[in-house]
Amino acid sequence: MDASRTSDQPYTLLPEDPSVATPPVESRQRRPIRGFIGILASVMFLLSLVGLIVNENPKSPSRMVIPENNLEDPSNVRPRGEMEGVSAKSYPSVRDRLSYNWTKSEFAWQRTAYHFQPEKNWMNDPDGPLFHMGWYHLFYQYNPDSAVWGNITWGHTISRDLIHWLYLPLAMVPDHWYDINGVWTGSATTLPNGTIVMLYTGDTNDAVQVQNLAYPANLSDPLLLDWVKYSDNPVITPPTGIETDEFRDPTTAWAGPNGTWHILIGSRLNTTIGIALVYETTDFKTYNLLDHPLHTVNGTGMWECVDFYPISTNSTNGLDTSVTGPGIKHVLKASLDNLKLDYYAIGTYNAENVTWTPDDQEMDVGIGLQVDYGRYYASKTFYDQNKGRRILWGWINETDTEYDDLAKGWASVQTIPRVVTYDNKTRTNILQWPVEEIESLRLNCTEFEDVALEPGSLVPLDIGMATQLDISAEFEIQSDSLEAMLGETPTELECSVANNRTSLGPFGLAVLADESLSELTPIYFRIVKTANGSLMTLFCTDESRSSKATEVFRRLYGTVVPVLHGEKFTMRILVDHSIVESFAQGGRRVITSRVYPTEAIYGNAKLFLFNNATDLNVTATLKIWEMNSAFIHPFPFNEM
Ligand code: DQQ
Repeated sequence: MDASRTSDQPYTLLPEDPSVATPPVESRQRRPIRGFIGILASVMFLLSLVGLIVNENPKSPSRMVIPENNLEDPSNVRPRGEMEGVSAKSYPSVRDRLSYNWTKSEFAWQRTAYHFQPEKNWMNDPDGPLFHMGWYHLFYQYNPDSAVWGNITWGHTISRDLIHWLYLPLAMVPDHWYDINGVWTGSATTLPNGTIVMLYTGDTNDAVQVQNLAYPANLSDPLLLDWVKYSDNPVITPPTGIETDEFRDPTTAWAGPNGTWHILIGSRLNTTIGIALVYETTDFKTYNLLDHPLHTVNGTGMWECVDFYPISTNSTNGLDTSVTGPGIKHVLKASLDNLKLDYYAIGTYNAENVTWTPDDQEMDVGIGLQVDYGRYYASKTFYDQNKGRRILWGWINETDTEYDDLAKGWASVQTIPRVVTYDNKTRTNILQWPVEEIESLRLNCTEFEDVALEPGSLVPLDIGMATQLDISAEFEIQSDSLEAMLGETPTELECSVANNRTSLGPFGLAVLADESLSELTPIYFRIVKTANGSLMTLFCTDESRSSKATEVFRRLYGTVVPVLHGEKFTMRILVDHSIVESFAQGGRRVITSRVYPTEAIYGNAKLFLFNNATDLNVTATLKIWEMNSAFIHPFPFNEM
């Protein structure tokens, strides 16, 4: 069968009939000589795979069959953590669904190779990221006892390069009345004299959310192993008018004009108004609540994990959190407890009045742009004084069942840290891009140049192992196709599934696909005509066919992405086993996805280019790197 099909042949990207699979394109493909390390890694991987297969029992023939529910609605599932006044920690609950009966090797495949995750058990929000004496420190919400949310402590890990990590002992555990129900989310502030101040939310013995102060016991310890909780904690208790279980997650502090520091704490007013309260302090021990919040947005509900930072409009350099002045905008981000989504807006901060105004009221926090349009929550940035950049971390939750999380013994991953800059082409959004250090994991590169994708074409890409990838893809379209589109009926500005063929889309890549396309996760662009006659581009990820395990949530994610005049359609995709992070147009929009294939794993995971449009010729050029695994292990104390 031809790699490319023409539009007069009936074709659907997601076939019922597996025989549509086609051989890899060999032409126009340049494959540089693979290095010795690459060959060695492949051989070792194959050997370990053989070992796994030999040791593994055959799959149980009696897997439980659950009726197909394609794109499911989690809204009827009661979230874990609700009693404690925090958000859904996982869904569905352990009792809601039957497991697919995953085998050990299938579970093993789901664990990531170059994203940060603890050795075992549950993790959620990133906490207090900072750089100190040559080490990046990441703390995280962690349950040391189980793979579900609860008994929350601060896990701690360090890295020289944000990619390879060493686990350290727990930094803080619930051991005082003011945090006995959990050492919840918080942020670090590095003061001009190098002192580090950590503010975090404690859930008290009465389930009241209070803010506590902690600091390193020994600032000259590069590992910052020991943390001291301030003797007069809590330093802030819920003010009048704020529910005692809706007051949490202090931000990094920024310096005001008169030697004062400010922090934000997220909350909710009158059940529906999301609010960022501002506190002022000079010593981090006593605080005054300002008489006005930094911002509120009606209808957005409880704001968790608020983040607030400056961003340069004329440079890609990151800014310390206290920097203000000309050429600087400020980003306000809130994690919406009701939706489990992170929203942000760009605006102007007035340091004298401590006020912030969004550039566009219609794109305010919670109603405009999301940080990530996929499975992503509780994000937090920090200023990396080592490289002069602002770095964003985000929590990627599971979308399988808690039953399976308990069976595999772990849950949740952090995103690859992303550098945040201002998009001075659109001037309406931030750009997010994986830190450059991730490129050190790139092994062999396969390049494909000018692959012609006629309408309805599907092109397998022969790249070998396809479960750890860094993919950079550019798509060019024929402009006369756009003119034809102008006569068409307008469509909704919403993503639809990848096998819905329209004139100008979808086209893109299908990752984690098996040879017969019985499982696949397509990431794609679709050009649509809007009600006012203009053309817009959607960027989407369709999980609906990502797994035959019917109990895992499979969603359709996506949004409009600006593609400016003269720009190609570009995407970068990081595939790391059950994680797919996709960046469109240099990071204007990002979609993080969690997928749990049953067939498209290990050597059966393949990569395809596709063009499922009916009237569009597309040319694709790609660079695809196989990715090495990161070194993520306990700190070698016994070797010192
Ligand atoms: N997670 C923490 C809270 C925060 C929530 C508790 C967000 O501090 O509001 O684990 O995921």
